[in-house]
Amino acid sequence: MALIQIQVPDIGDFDEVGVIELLVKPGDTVALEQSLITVESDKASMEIPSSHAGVVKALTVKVGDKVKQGSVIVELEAADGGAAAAPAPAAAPTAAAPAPVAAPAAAPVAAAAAGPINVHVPDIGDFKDVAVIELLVQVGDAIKVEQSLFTVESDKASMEIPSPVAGTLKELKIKVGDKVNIGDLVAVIEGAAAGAAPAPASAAPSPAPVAAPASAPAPVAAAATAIAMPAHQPGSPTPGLPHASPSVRKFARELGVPLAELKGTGLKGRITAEDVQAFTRSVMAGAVQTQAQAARAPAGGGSGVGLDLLPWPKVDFAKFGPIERKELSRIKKISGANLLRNAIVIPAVTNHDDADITDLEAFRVSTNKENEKGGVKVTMLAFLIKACVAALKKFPEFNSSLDGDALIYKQYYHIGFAADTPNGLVVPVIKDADKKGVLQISQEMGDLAKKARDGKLGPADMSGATFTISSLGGIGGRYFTPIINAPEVAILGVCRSTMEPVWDGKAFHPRLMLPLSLTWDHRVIDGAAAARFNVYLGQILADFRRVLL
Ligand code: CAO
Repeated sequence: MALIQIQVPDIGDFDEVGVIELLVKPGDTVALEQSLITVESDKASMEIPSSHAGVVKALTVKVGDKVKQGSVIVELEAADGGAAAAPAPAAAPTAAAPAPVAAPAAAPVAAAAAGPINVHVPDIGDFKDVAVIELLVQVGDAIKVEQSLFTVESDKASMEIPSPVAGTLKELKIKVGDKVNIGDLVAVIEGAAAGAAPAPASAAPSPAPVAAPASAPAPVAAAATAIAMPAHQPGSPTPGLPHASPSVRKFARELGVPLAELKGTGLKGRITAEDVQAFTRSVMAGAVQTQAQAARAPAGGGSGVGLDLLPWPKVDFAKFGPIERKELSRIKKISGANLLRNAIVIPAVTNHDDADITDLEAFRVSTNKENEKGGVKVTMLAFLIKACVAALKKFPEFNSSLDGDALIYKQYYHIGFAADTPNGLVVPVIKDADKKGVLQISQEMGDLAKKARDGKLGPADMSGATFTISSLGGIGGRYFTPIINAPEVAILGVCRSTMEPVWDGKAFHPRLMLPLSLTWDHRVIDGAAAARFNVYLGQILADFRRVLL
């Protein structure tokens, strides 16, 4: 291993740029081309990639420092001995050199008063299929020469594509989410002449280059970035692009966070990854509403939810191999929409625990032996339903529902159980489980499960549940994170029991342990209550006599 110094590569016309973010720390193992720091000028931001794989020994810059081509930013113990790329002599940039950040626009083209000008994607370096992440103008806008029309982004850089002409925007040929390449037609501008160069004669001029390519081809991250950064107005949407690095933008997009509504806590109000996380937490906890949510919320408060997510990726799967298209079943369509809402809206947490069901299983097996001739087969799920009823009685908030700022405590115990059917998941309900014995519950469950498989459940069979159990015990697995069946506030997931050595303080004993996964709504239930619920449930399953106490 050789200790090498990673330097700022050729960053085009910029003399000095500010370090706004450190993306690695000493001790980190970095891959070739992994971004090390983010730098920013008044026009562009860009991540500087590593020219070697290895372990970061030291960062020689800090946030706020100014750097320029040749500045050492990281000392790295190179995994390849420093030989992979061009050796890094004191002054030479490392091989992984981003292209010039924002090479000056070529001579702008004036839109002739005579006709429309087609605007094409200029040379954007080595990038292919970069995503359009933001439209900065709309049809009808008066456009100035070099005014940014839209923003594209790769995984390493964002850049605004400026207009080579002035005039009125007649057509935008792209939308957010589209992928563009050099030469793609993106807009049609018509009208006032402006700019230095004479208007081309033809109505369809060749693409007007606005960002000149790097003079030498850049092996990686040809990040021609021209990202204009208007000062962020905390607390209100920022016109244009908010102040954030490409990686933070990507992170925000993945979470559906509207960056324009964030207040940055970084240098000069820059939005950091931590700001995005904090915003997400506030929205989930109901403390903050995004503007999209506010706009969609019905009058009077309501429960409108809008995370402003990106469009679903459209992939032509047939390009990669043979496919068959099948419509989702009606059940899947309905349950999918409900599951999605519940997964997004509820701040859900899952606690995992184990219950010792050795004695209970022995009792169940012996009961079933006695009932062999025609009697009802007693299932573990029926015992679980009874145990849950006891726990719901002891911890009533688990048997409640949220109604605005109030909790509705239900004084009945209707327990839903997830049933797997050929057409999808359904949740029949055992009504008044507190008033029924294990035999009756087993019988009803069998009947309802059969009705479910036959597709004969009616709405009455599936409504009114106050708590749900999802058992995968007959199939296998250890733990999972079931999704709460709103407006319930908790759900118990159960997996397959296994014989395990359990230490009693003196010796190990073989015990049959049942894995429990309790998911609960943190708006209603606290972690301590959830842990107590699971512990109590485990105690009952270990010894049902506790219910009598
Ligand atoms: N550990 C070990 N074995 C278990 C068990 C557990 N936790 N739970 C059930 N078993 C055993 C049963 O004893 C039975 O064995 P025998 O036939 O030898 O007696 C076998 O597994 C099959 O049980 P089962 O699954 O048919 O019956 P059940 O009462 O446990 O469950 C029902 C009924 C309808 C809940 C189940 O058939 C089903 O559909 N489960 C899937 C639910 C589901 O898809 N959940 C995921 C939802 S996603 O959130």
